[in-house]
Amino acid sequence: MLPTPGTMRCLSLPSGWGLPLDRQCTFGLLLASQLLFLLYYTFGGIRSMALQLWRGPQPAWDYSRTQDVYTNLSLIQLLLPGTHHLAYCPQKPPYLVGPLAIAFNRTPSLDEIWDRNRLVTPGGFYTPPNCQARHRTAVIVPHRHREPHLRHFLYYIHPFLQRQQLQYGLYIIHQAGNETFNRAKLLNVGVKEAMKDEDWDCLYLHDVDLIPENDHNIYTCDPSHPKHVSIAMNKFGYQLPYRTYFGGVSAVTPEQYLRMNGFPNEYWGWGGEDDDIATRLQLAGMTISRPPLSVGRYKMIKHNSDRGNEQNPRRFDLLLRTRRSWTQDGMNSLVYTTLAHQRHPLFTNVTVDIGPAPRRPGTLRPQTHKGSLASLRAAGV
Ligand code: BGN
Repeated sequence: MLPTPGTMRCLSLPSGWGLPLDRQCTFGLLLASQLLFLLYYTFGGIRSMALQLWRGPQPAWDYSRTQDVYTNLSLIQLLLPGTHHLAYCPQKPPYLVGPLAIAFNRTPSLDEIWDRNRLVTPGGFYTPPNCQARHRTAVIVPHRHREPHLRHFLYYIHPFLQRQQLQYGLYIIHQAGNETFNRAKLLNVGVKEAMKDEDWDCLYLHDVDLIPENDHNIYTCDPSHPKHVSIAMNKFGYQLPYRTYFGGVSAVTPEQYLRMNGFPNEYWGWGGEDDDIATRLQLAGMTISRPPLSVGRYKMIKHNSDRGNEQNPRRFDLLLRTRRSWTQDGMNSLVYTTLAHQRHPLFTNVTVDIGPAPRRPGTLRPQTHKGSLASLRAAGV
């Protein structure tokens, strides 16, 4: 039976409000929509609201109780490859342990690392022996003059990835010569070279001095959004330093990478290239996804600032131009010469000549740090 206008109720507003029924309705609807609007923004849009509801409460990890990074690896090594057709690996890898014990007081030798990772094949490749991997991840690491860091990285990353039952490959992209370091361009080179080897479905763009602290930080991509992974680093007190931070470790599918035209090639020296990447992914119509803060944790290997990777004084000007430059500067303008592409027992070593840094940075208007930040803010970067 249809309610008669006299019995219909919109919201049970207190009668003392003295509003006629149709006004009560409008007022109630207005209030409800305001409330929804507020909720929507508080929880960061429909997608993250839905994620919060679906994910349920996140596990609270106890980082005072850590496990050895090689825990459970012997279980995998016992299960040697069979000749029969392998079933897919389980959705949730059974070997995960959570928080990992990480220390840098002793640098392991390459022989020792190789000895502990016998299922890794030349080039730093791995395929689970006992099931068919659901994901194919290439880990790409720009590198120069950081051999001890590289050894720490190899020691931790190989068992970490094996317990996640990924098919993976590890690419170390070495910048030849003494020109200023160019992290973003080396990552572009790494992506191009890695895709020649295998149809990777996920690209991890990884600093060599960052070690993941929790193996539930699964090295797979988010098919809908570029993922910023190193969101809680000890260097920043395990907090995100700022909302659009995209440095350290990030993960993109090859499609997402091409959609943002890869990374910029013109950032020589420290800083800014990650902010440029965050801007270009936005300009390409994407947003950043992130793992929970308690999982995306990383320990940084302490080091002094690198010779040949001094702060880039042009980064402020470059950032102001991203909006105009991103479609011209990136994968579609990448030029380099491969000097070596070698299969080391624990990684693929790509040594490249990426050309010279611009000689006359003085042609740009000199700016103070403070002034430049203000102008970036004014430009909405
Ligand atoms: C920012 C740097 C990033 C760096 C983070 C964390 C710049 C551009 C000028 C605004 N950005 O300040 O590149 O990853 O700090 O160290 O310098």
